[in-house]
Amino acid sequence: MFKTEKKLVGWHIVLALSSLSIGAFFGPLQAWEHAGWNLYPAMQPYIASYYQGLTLHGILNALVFTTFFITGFLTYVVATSLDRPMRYPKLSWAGFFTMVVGLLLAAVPLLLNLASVLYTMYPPMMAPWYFYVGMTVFVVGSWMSGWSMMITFATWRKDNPGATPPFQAFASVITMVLWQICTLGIAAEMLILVIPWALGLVPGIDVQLARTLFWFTGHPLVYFWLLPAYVSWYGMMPKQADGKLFSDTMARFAFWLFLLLSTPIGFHHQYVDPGVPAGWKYLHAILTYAVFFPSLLTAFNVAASLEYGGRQRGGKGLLGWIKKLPWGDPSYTAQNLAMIIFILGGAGGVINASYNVNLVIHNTAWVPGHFHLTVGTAVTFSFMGIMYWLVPHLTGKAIQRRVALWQAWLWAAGMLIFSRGLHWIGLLGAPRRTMLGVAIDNYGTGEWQVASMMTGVGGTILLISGLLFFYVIIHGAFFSKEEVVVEIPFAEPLTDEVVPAWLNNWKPWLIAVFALIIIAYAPMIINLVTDGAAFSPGFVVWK
Ligand code: HAS
Repeated sequence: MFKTEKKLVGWHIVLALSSLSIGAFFGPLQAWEHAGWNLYPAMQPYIASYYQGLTLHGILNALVFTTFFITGFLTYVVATSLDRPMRYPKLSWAGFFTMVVGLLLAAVPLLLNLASVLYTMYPPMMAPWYFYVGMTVFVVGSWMSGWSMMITFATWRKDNPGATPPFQAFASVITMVLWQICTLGIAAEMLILVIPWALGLVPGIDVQLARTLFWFTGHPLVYFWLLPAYVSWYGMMPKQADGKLFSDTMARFAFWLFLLLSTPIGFHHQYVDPGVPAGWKYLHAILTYAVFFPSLLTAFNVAASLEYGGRQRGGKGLLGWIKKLPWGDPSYTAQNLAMIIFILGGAGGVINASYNVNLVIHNTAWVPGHFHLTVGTAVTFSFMGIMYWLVPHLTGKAIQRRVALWQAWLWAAGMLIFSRGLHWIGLLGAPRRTMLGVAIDNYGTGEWQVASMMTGVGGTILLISGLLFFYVIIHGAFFSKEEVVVEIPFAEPLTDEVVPAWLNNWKPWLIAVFALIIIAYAPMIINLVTDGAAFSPGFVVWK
């Protein structure tokens, strides 16, 4: 059973890891540049500059790797947790191939240094039209994969009237619905503003409107990355630790809150933008604080589930259960370290979200410090941990667990040093997305040098860890001789709790989601459209 779904997830992983291998390659180059060792000139003419490398790094890692992994992983989770094949597997395949076509179209200008617009693609920087078309087609492909999951889920519900769907399928589908809703912003940006402008059909673009539509998608994007990790933290890790999910009800409630609260908060990325009145920024700041709660619920619920597992394994006393967790299992260890580091990333999020404190860190190296703890660790590191059971599950071949354990601890150590350096140098005033080597040589005090050196050292450790990760996966998939049978670690709820009907009823939640989005965005978007200032021509600033 699930032969097609296995193939689907396998191909998604191949594309995800191919993207990650190229995207991640540029990470150490950037870290070394910050430490004063710039290797980019040696890469000419293949890679023109730091900015081309940074664009490839951001797009391939943050957008392409994550989206391929998420659509593949969640497709598999939906099918297996519902214990039925996808209703329309051809739709999932069509989604996959559409994503590949979009990626190829966008890759050409990226590799030719024609689209070094960084992953936020802010106008008035202008790339060729086919770059934007490629990125749009890529997103449409991910929608199709999402539709396939939603249809399968809806068919299950129809066949099982009144029954509560398994948490794993429910949470996966919420993630794809969130993605569907939030990408309406970037779809509007691309189709109405950017593509006509890049094609020369209109003379100029409204930069502020484009940024607003981008962040409509850009913030919930981070929860599209995070929630599949949460599917595993809630729905699989407790099983890996011999535990059970402490509260299924609370886990579902957290996912509904993410769906409700993650979109109407995009202005917290635009606190310093002109043209957005303070009142709107303040409203988004309050809602940003609200979106902490589902993560705090998660911290409590997941910790309680793991504590139960640790005690089942013989852990005693206040903290003795922690020692008994399965620290010898690289899949578990990577994800538990990712969670622990996410506590720091989340604390940084509180600082970023504060309207006034944000002014200290906005557009400084602090921000990449924050997002390497979140998307670079809570998310990517969790995905690595998931692959440590998923790849043997798919191939039937064992991975080298000891090497994988080394990889996990090195990732944690490297990321802590690397992002400590970035946070620190950001507080000293170093800008983000900027070559720092020259600035540090000329203006840097001792503190600048220590902080930037930490970034370089951390980046080097991450490089070693990344190489070990690829070694473990490639060796496990193609060269391992040891056969294994790895089951999907689906965790069960701790008690026979009955999930309340209001957590199973989609309609009121979806109405609330759209109502809150309209309240938080519509007046401002109408204002930006009616006061339209679509006059900016395109600029190519990176050559
Ligand atoms: Fe963020 C900027 C605010 C979370 C990613 N963020 C970014 C950017 C990225 C990013 C990529 O308000 C840069 C965008 C750009 O290019 O300009 N962020 C937040 C807030 C949260 C947050 C409030 N961010 C994330 C996540 C990301 C991510 C998650 C990726 C996946 N972020 C901001 C703001 C900015 C920003 C501003 C703009 C800054 C600027 O000025 O440019 C919150 O969601 C965080 C809540 C999280 C927690 C932590 C809960 C902890 C858990 C772990 C529990 C541990 C356990 C372990 C159970 C409160 C769940 C137990 C241990 C055992 C041993 C058992």
